[in-house]
Amino acid sequence: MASLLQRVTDRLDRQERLTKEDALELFAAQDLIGLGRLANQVKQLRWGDRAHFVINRQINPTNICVLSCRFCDFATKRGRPNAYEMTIEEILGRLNPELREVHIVQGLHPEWRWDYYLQMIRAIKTTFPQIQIKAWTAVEIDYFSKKFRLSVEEVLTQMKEAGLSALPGGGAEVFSERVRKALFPFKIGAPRWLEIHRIAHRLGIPTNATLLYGHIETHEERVDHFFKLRELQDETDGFMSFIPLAYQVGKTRVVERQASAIEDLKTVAISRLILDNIPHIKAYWVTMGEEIASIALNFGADDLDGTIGEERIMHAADAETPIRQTRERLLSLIRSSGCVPVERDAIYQTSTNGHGHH
Ligand code: V47
Repeated sequence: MASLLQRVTDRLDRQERLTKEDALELFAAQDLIGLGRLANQVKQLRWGDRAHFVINRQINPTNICVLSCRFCDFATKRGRPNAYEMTIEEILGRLNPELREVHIVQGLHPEWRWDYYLQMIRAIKTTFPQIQIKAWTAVEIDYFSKKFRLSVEEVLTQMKEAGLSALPGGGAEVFSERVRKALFPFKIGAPRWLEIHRIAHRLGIPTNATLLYGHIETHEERVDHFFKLRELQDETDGFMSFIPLAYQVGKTRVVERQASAIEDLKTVAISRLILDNIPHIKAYWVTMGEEIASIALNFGADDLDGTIGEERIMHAADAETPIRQTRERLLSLIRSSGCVPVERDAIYQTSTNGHGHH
C-alpha cells in the first residue's frame, strides 16, 4: 500500500499523468487517509486553503418528463398528483437580488415550446441582471434540438443570446453502455453527451460534469468515466467543475443503501487526482451530506456548491439533507474544515480573480 501511494506521489512529482491502472488500484487500496492527503496536496497546489461557494437558487420548472429512468424519483407524468409546471412569474417569484446564480434543470416536457425556454431566460435576465443562469443539461439540450428541429449550435446560440451563462453537468450518469441499458436506456449515452459539451465549449459556454455513482456501476466504469472527461477537457478546456452525485435510494431502490462515506471520499479524492485538467471538484452537500462534504474539502474538493434554496431532484428520492442552507451555515461548514470561504458566481469569478473559471 505504502508503495502504491509512493508510486503515485512520484508520478505526480514528475508531473506525469495518472493511468487507469493507478486509479483502479487507488479505489482498491485501504489507506483512505493517505489517499485523502495526496488529493488534498493537489487541491492545495491549485487553491491553497480556499473553498468556493455560491449564493444560488435551484429551480426545477417541471417534473413532467417523457423519460422514466430507473434511478429517478423526480420525473412523473402529466395528470399524476405530484406533477407540476411553473409559470415564468412563479420562477421569478423564487429569485431575489442577493443571488449570484440560478441553476435550472427539469423534466423533458412533452409540450412546452421553444419560445417558453427563451422567454424564461430573458425574463430572469431582465428582472435580475446580476444573476447568472446555469441551465439545462446536455440531455435537455439534445431534446430541444430534436423536438424543435434546431441544431445543437442553434439551440445553444439562441440561449446564449437570451442570457445563458453555463450548462450544468447532469445527465452524464455513468458513461457505460452496460449501465445505460439497465437504468436509462432511452436517455442519450456518452458520445452524444460529450458531443454537446464539446459544442458548448466551442461556443464559449463553460459547463460542468457529473457522475452518478453508488448504484450498479463498477469502479472500472467510474474510472472510464473520469478518463472520458479528461480526454474531452484536453481538447476543449471548457469544463469548470466535476461533481460526483451519490445515488439517493428513495423509492427506486436500485440498491438498498447509499454509497458509504468511504466510497464518497475515495471518489472525490481519485477524481481530483485523475482530473488534473478540471479546475474544480465539487463536494455536493445535498447528496453527500453536510458532514462528509465538509470532510471532502480536505480530500481534494474545493467547492461546496451553494445555498440552493429549494432542492427537488434528490429530495424526491428522500435525501436526508436540508433543502437549503443559509450563507452562515455554508461559511461555518467551510471554516470547520479548516478552509477559507471564497464566494464565487456560476462561472467561478470571485472578487479576487475577476475573470472566468481558471
Ligand atoms: O443527471 C436523478 C441526478 C442529475 C437521482 O452542474 C439523481 O453544478 C442521485 O444536473 N440520486 C441532475 N442523483 C442534477 C444536476 C446537477 C446537480 C448539482 C450540481 C450540478 C452542477 C448539476 O440528478 C441527473 C441525475 O444524475 N439524479 N435522480 C437520485 N435518485
